[in-house]
Amino acid sequence: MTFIRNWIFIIALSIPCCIATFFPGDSLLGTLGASLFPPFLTNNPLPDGFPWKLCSANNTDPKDAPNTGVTRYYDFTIKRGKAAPDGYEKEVILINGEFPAPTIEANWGDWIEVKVKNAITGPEEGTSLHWHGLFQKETPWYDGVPSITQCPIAPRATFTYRFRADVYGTTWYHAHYSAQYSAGLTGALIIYGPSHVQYDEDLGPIMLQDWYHKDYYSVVEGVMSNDTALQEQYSDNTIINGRMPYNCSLVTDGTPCSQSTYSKFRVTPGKTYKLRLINTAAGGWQHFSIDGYNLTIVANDFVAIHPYSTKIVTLGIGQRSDVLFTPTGNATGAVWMRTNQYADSCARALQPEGKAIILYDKASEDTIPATEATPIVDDGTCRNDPLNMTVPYYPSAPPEPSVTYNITITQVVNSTGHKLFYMNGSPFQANYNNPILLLANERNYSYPYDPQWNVINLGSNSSVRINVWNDNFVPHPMHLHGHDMWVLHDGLGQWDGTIVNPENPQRRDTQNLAPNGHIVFQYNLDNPGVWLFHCHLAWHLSSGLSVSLLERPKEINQFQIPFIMTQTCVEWDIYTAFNTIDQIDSGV
Ligand SMILES: *[C@@H]1O[C@H](CO)[C@@H](O)[C@H](O)[C@H]1NC(C)=O
Ligand SMILES: *[C@@H]1O[C@H](CO)[C@@H](O)[C@H](O)[C@H]1NC(C)=O
Ligand SMILES: *[C@@H]1O[C@H](CO)[C@@H](O)[C@H](O)[C@H]1NC(C)=O
Ligand SMILES: *[C@@H]1O[C@H](CO)[C@@H](O)[C@H](O)[C@H]1NC(C)=O
Ligand SMILES: *[C@@H]1O[C@H](CO)[C@@H](O)[C@H](O)[C@H]1NC(C)=O
Ligand SMILES: *[C@@H]1O[C@H](CO)[C@@H](O)[C@H](O)[C@H]1NC(C)=O
Ligand SMILES: *[C@@H]1O[C@H](CO)[C@@H](O)[C@H](O)[C@H]1NC(C)=O
Ligand SMILES: *[C@@H]1O[C@H](CO)[C@@H](O)[C@H](O)[C@H]1NC(C)=O
Ligand SMILES: *[C@@H]1O[C@H](CO)[C@@H](O)[C@H](O)[C@H]1NC(C)=O
Ligand SMILES: *[C@@H]1O[C@H](CO)[C@@H](O)[C@H](O)[C@H]1NC(C)=O
Ligand SMILES: [Cu+2]
Repeated sequence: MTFIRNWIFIIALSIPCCIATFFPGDSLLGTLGASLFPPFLTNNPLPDGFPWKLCSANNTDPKDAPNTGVTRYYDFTIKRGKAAPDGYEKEVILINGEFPAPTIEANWGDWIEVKVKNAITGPEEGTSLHWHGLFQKETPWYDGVPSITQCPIAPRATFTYRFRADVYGTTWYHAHYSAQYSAGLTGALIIYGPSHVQYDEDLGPIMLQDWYHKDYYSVVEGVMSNDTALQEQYSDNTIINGRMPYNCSLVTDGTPCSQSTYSKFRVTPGKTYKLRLINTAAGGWQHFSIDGYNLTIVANDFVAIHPYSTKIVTLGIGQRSDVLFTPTGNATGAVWMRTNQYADSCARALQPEGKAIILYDKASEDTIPATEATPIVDDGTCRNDPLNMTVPYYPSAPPEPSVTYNITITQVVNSTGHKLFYMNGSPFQANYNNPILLLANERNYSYPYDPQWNVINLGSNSSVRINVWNDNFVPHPMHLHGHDMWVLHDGLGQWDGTIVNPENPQRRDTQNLAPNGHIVFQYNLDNPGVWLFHCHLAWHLSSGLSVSLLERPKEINQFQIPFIMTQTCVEWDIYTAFNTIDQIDSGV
């Protein structure tokens, strides 16, 4: 199978700051061999230069993508293997043998086509890939959630996703089958678009992740048990772009463990760098900082914001922030980049701090920084920065909602001793063989109670406002598929009925929900489909913390769904007719 690489040839631009090369497929992230990232992909541009012509961040709705007519092709094989990102060797599941998985790049308005082969054996597992934060408008079947939008890709089967880069900025993709992504199925996805801020270089994706030495199946079993000792599953390390040394003297069972390296980045003092921070964790919040520096946040998720300065960038799982960083001082200097999980309040982590090295241009490759950490202020609520600080650059005001919906999250031990999360009284459980979107396409809305389908039918309402009340003492990073949401209010306790920045509230696709707190969000129902709304903490999602928001079913009926969707279910039906699926969790 040939990887289509015709687009990697980079034309040298006249602006010297922006010359960059990048070779997809090479797993060089976090090494000094990694290239800078370009301001946009220069092959297949439109005749008049910039792929987005005269659109700028302030005159064009970021959801109104130009039509480039270009498709970016990727060819993925998902397989088991062994890897030691932090020095400790463990079983992993990887894409094309790479960790982190290959970075996907496109220009705003391009199509992205990803052929996925499920080669997971010993034992076999289903799989699927989700493209976090992309709207999938008119392609809701390619959202990649088994039991919601597709049947799992059966072992030995192949499935090709094809969707639009319908918005621009930084995101990631990951497996959505059980908690499988924590085994290594996480990669960055960058969509180049207009920039509302000036910077010199793009350092590219910086993935912040907790790392478990146990396999995900054991973690899920523990978390969902009624044994408090097992419920508390700790990650072993915190890695940045797949690297971070582990203290091998902690290994007592003979597992191979060797000294691993820190991720490294090379910068020149005086230049301004863009860092694309992504929390790709399974269980932990990330609090990012660079010793002694202020960082300027310029985008949250896919939404450009009016820049503001901060020392610590808070990211719940699934959230992204693009930040600007301007190193100053001695050209032989070096400084620590850190991400802290705030163990106990926002994570269960044995090594809560991940570090990487920023080397200035004349520092030798083996320089170890001597800088001091920015003091931590952990208020225990794991909340995002106040909503009044995060003002979208392209303004948009929510209309009066046509329906308001309340959702309450509770934590329950069911009668057979499984710890679960309920949404409005029911834990979600996937029926892999009957995806809700495909049933809706056949006008079937009868969801038998067992297993728990957790469907909320919003019909043809024009705009929905949802008030989520977290009736338990743990925080949740809540993620909505198919949309971004106006986040009208968040906080501790119940909503007081007020809206922050009603003319232009913060928009994003993932928002942190505080312990015993609320978030109130709204979105317009302009995207027929079935969209998951769930906690992105993998172990909570496994424990049922999810609902499916059915949007405009009458329009779903009209879709001509590609034949591959049916074929994938036939392959899964045949596979499950001969193999029992040991579904220990919600399935997504
Ligand atoms: C919009 O952005 C362009 C370039 O990014 C700038 O020249 C122009 O002044 C901006 N307009 C407004 C109204 O901010
Ligand atoms: C590594 O772990 C060992 C065993 O617990 C401990 O004695 C040692 O201090 C640790 N080293 C570091 C650098 O944390
Ligand atoms: C960071 O920002 C704070 C508050 O704006 C300011 O007082 C401080 O001098 C800045 N620090 C650096 C290193 O720029
Ligand atoms: C730059 O830093 C290096 C290493 O820390 C130090 O040896 C050198 O004296 C510094 N130079 C200046 C001009 O501060
Ligand atoms: C945001 O709101 C808080 C109170 O909730 C207030 O203290 C702060 O000054 C406000 N910040 C801005 C930028 O409006
Ligand atoms: C949602 O809950 C609030 C109280 O928090 C209540 O006033 C309102 O009537 C509820 N709305 C619906 C649609 O149930
Ligand atoms: C309790 O939850 C587990 C995990 O979802 C499920 O397998 C089991 O059937 C549930 N027990 C009952 C009685 O519903
Ligand atoms: C769960 O554990 C608690 C505390 O040990 C116990 O009281 C309760 O009966 C257990 N529930 C089930 C269903 O096993
Ligand atoms: C609708 O789908 C459910 C779940 O697969 C199935 O049990 C039911 O028979 C279907 N109803 C009709 C009318 O096809
Ligand atoms: C709006 O959503 C509510 C809540 O799900 C639903 O009961 C109602 O039928 C919907 N209205 C329309 C016009 O579809
Ligand atoms: Cu959660």
